[in-house]
This record gives sequence, structure tokens and C-alpha cells, in this order.
Amino acid sequence: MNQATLILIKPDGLKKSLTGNILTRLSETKLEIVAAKMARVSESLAKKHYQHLKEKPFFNELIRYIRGELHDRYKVMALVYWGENAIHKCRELAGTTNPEEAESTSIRGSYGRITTAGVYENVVHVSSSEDEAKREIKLWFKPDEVIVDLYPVKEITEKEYKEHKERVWL
Ligand code: DAT
Ligand code: MG
Repeated sequence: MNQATLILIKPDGLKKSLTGNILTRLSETKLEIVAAKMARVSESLAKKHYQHLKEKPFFNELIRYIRGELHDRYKVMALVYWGENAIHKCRELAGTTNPEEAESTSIRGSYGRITTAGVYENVVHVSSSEDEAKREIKLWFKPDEVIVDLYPVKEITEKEYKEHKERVWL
């Protein structure tokens, strides 16, 4: 079954110049990249992305981390991978959440660390279920930025420029 999954190369991955290595590792999956961009991470985007963790004691540091405040890199690389069993394949390559416990050959096991302040710097984000992937891809990308039709969209007419129609997620 074809699935889509959101991958983020987090600010520590960018600062350590790991983009090429990570994309090479992900290419082992033979999945297709159907969206890719560099993105600034606003506070609102960060908090929406990690909404399931808002009660955790590490939430504020996690938001600072994904926004780039710990690495002086105020951006992430966001990609959508698409194909057979994409979520499982990418999660397996990424390794488990705690980078010190992740398989040493996985991306997080190879390049991640836990800081003395307790932040899991685990280099990449990978959606962990189809529902999560759908929510996250709709949060990070507009329909026209993804080159396959993943989810239903609607057309809206711009207020300023009536001839122009924009596609947004339904
Ligand atoms: P994952 O990123 O593997 O999907 P998650 O969704 O549970 O894991 O958590 C999101 C991020 O939050 C994770 O990549 C790193 C951070 N995190 C999770 N548990 C943590 C913990 N116990 N201490 C510090 N950071 C944690
Ligand atoms: Mg998660």
C-alpha cells in the first residue's frame, strides 16, 4: 500500500552538514520524494507540530530545538516520501526516538545525541502513523507543493485578485 510520510531534517542535522548523508540513507528505501523545501519554523508551526507533547516537561526546549534556537540554524528541510510502506521503512532507517538507544546503524543512532540539558537531538523527524503523516503533511505543505494528489483539496478565490484561484487542503 502506498503511503506518504513527512521527514524533517532538524537544525542539528543541518548544522552538522548531514543533509547529503541523510538523503543518501533514505534513498535506500527506493521511495519517491514528492515534496521538498527549506522552511522557517514559526512558534505556531512548531507548537502545532508537537501538539501531542505539550504537557511534557521537555516541551519548551523541544520547541526551541525544532525552531533552531539551539543551533543557530533557523530552518529545517522538509520532505515528503511516498511509496510502498513508506512510514515503516523511514521509521526503521531513522531509528528509535532516544538517539542513545537507537540502533547504531540507524540515522539517529549514527548522528544523534542527548545534550546535558536533556534534549534529544535526534537529527530527523519521521511521521509515525498514517494519521500523523496526513496531519503533518497538511501542516507543512500546501497542496501545490506536493506533486501527487495525497488528500482532498478545495479551490478558493483570492480576495484581492478574483481571477486567481488557490488550492487548499479540505
Ligand atoms: P519521534 O520523534 O520518534 O516520533 P515523539 O513523537 O514521541 O518521537 O517525540 C517527538 C520528539 O520529542 C522526539 O523526536 C524528541 C523529543 N522527545 C521525546 N521524548 C523525549 C524525552 N523523554 N526527553 C526529551 N525529549 C524527548
Ligand atoms: Mg513522533
